[in-house]
Amino acid sequence: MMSTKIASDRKIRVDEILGAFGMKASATVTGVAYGGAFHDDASGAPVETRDPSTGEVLAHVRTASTNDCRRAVTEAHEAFSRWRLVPAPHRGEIVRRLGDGFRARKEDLARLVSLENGKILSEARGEVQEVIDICDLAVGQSRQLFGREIASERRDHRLVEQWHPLGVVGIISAFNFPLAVPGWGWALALVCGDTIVWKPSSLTPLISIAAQQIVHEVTAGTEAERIFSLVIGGGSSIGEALLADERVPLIQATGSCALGERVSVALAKRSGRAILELGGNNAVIVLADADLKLALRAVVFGTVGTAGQRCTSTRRLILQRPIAKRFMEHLVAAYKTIGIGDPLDDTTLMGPLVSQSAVEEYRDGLAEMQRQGGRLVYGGNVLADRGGYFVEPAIMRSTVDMPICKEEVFAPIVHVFEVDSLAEAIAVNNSVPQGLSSGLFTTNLAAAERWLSSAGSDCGIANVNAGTSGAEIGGAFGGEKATGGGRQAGSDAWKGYMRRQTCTINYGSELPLAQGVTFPVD
Ligand code: UN1
Repeated sequence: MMSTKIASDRKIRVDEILGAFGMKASATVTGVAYGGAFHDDASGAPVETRDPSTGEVLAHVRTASTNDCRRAVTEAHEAFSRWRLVPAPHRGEIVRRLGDGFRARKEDLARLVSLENGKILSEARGEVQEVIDICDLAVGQSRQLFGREIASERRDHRLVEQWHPLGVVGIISAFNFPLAVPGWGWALALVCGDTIVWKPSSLTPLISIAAQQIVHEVTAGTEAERIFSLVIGGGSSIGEALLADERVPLIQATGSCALGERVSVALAKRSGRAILELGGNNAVIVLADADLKLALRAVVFGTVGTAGQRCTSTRRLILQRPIAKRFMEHLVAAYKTIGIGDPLDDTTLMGPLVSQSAVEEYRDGLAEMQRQGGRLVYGGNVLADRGGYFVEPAIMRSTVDMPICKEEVFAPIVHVFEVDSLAEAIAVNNSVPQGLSSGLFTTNLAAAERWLSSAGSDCGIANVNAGTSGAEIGGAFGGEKATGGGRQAGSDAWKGYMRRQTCTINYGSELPLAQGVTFPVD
């Protein structure tokens, strides 16, 4: 495996990257903004954010107390009473400018994402592009928020369905897509007439502060000035405050299945709504007739891309027996060429994990897999000598009855299984609690269609000759079963951010009742 050393001029780079957003290495920054301004008097316990490539502190962040969070919700709630009255295409115009704001700062933002999250620059650029794309989609959507007319059974009656803004949307987002996934929510929620209170991951606070700065630049002095708030919090108290707040009718949450359970229970108590995108345990199936070159590239991107820290990362590889040995040889050969190192370096394909606890999850996960009978075929080392949170990608020969294969271990580890048939492969694909993404590689039309049929993949995303990660924003994104059932981004996901109203209008002089009921009153 090739490796690149962290460049010695890193400090200069760090200063440059942070400087683009008016921040300085090791300084204190504010992670709380509402009412159109940052609040330096925020009184939550401060958090540190670290450079995952070196383990050094990048900055100290002032966070929100539960009181600050309540204030942010109050502001967002007041802003909602005005924002909902702004015509939707005008709301779209603000989102267009927001998208342009991200477009203008794409490179600065991508470098910050790469620095603080650890994903490689190309993927970080892709992430910023994903935000720009969803803003573009939302602008068009702002002229397409339509209901339908339904034929009424009553004479001189009209039955219509319409969509209204919902209220304050709480967005709880994870470190791994610190901009794109919350961006799916903001862009749509804002054109739908909602206002935002965003609680990002405390592992990537600087990225969210930079995004909030762009929001302020774009909205200052406009009717949108107060629609977007930021509440970074250290522990779970801010998330819980949002979950408990009756003024927040919808929470969009991304994270583990355990987080999803907490969100669901809390919201069920107050009949709040949730859009959940939780754990994945995504499989790629390679049939014997597949184009193996294509499959190999997709599998390596799916397992090693973002250092295995996407919800959509490929965690299970299901090989049809006749090609299994050959495919494994190619896979191991490809892994040997993966450059692990500074994510800001153009030659790197795999950066560090996000934190020390992610390294521990990797190490503990590997140990447990081996204890349950897994055989390590490749990798498995923590690259402790480099500083930072670097590990090798790992390949594990596993058996489907190992209980750990049913869990999402958020690290660059892939289980490999062998199967005889497509039917067996589909059964393995569907045998886990999660149901986010899946991909089948085949050149056989019947196999591809079987895979996409109702007896095929049970996931929210089912691909043919494409890997599990890297979805476009045009489709609805999300998954079934323990993944939470939510849908974000494209298609008709916008409906999740609005309330539906069914209206009956009687333009006659009689009052016929539905279902032929008679109720004569003089
Ligand atoms: C996630 O990992 O939470 O499909 C989202 C993908 C990206 C989004 C991933 N467009 O891999």
